[in-house]
Amino acid sequence: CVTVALVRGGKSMRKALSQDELKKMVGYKAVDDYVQSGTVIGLGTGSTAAFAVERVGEKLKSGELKDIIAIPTSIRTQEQAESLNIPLATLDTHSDLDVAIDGADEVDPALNLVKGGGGALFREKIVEMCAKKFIVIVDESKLCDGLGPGFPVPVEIVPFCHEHTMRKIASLPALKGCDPVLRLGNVANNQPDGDEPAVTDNGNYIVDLKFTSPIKDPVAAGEQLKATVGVVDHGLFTGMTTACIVAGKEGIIVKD
Ligand code: ABF
Repeated sequence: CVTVALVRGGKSMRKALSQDELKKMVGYKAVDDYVQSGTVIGLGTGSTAAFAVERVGEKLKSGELKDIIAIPTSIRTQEQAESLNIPLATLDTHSDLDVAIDGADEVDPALNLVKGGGGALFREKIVEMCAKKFIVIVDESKLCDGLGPGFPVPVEIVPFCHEHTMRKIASLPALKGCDPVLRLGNVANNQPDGDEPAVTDNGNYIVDLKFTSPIKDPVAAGEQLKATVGVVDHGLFTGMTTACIVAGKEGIIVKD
């Protein structure tokens, strides 16, 4: 829990907020601040992004928002949006998005991200690259000084000869020292609950790259991963973030 000082009528009242309440705060704020009627919005994946989706559905139902078109970044976000009667489309018909809102697993001081803990990194990246604004929503536990040690970097690879691809990844200069581990079980929650490889919405595998020290050059690391045959995409989102809304002990802060 973290404590948020709430000031009412000059008296300060201290209230401990759970991580879920922090996620809800930032999810709702992102929609309230960046989504207007007529917006084409990319909907992220994960427990924090789910609150943003919830807020869009709530405001459509109340009539505060009208004429929204949403592009989901995973089958589970699509299902949540459908349950909330949020009108959906794909990039094939709507590839010019006003804003995308999504969570992250790590955020460094330059607002570079590690994403993909939920196994949705490819659809997240292809959607978020099409947005004029990319708003990241996190609780303060996601902030780090350097990407890597705090959260393994997910990489989506094709199943064909995946062990060969994993060896190629481990040999990349900018990824020196990484330990590639094939994700097993349920791709969504990254909790190995089986002995079969986890499979993404796109029918691919996820390899988690474990690091013991920060990645020196995340941009170069991303370029080398992307150039590796067998790699579909990776969870290093560099130079993409427009603003990051963080909930923590100081309340909500916006980094941009
Ligand atoms: C998603 O948000 C993933 O890329 C990332 O793993 C996840 C963070 O999940 P949560 O908000 O549940 O911590 O976009």
